[in-house]
Amino acid sequence: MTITITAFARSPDRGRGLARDMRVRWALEEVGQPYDVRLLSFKAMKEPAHLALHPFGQIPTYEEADLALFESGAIVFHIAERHAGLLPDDANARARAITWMFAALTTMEPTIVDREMARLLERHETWYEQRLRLIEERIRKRLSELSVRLGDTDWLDGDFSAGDLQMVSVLFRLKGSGMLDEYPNLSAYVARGEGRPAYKRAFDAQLAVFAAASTG
Ligand code: GTB
Repeated sequence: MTITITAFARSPDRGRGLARDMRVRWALEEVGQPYDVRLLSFKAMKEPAHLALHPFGQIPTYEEADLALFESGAIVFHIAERHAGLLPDDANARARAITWMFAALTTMEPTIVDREMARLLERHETWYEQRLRLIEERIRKRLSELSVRLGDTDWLDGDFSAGDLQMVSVLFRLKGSGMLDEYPNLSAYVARGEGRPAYKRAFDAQLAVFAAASTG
């Protein structure tokens, strides 16, 4: 059954792997599932055909036979449940890996997104510096807690799982901020994720889209 996902025809991140199709591509590469990609312009994302798949007119989506999904978290979870390689067989270990997926998306990511939004949209406000400082304090609190939990282990709970895939993807957004470098075990953790062959294949595939759009 062919899997089709959607991605930006021209990603505003210029192929840095920050758009959320990257997480879906990475999950599919980890479990060895081939996939097609339908590339969308911003205009096409808001048209009825895409809105029927994604109520918020965003990417990524996932289609396979009569199943259509949106939300990268749900898509990665679905892939991990359907195919071996991203969730442990043991029921308790599986539940813990799923917990880490949620922790990445609901405890770690929102403040990191707040920081990006502030830098993008609030830079000229009088209170910008103060707000940025508060957001960064909240991020550091979470990073230090996560750093303590990770300790000197490779992954969050035993073998690499979908929990690590989501956590690395979320932490990756802080690259270039300097904050990740304050926690050497977290920087090493992200580098370990990026070093996985499946990650590299996914990254190269999304970068190729950007490169083709730039030359085409
Ligand atoms: N919660 C949803 C999910 O996880 O799937 C969020 C999906 C989402 O935010 N999609 C974004 C989108 O479609 C692309 S990934 N935006 C277009 C729109 O809303 O009209 C977010 C993203 C976009 C750009 C960068 N960047 O340029 O660095 C990084 C991340």
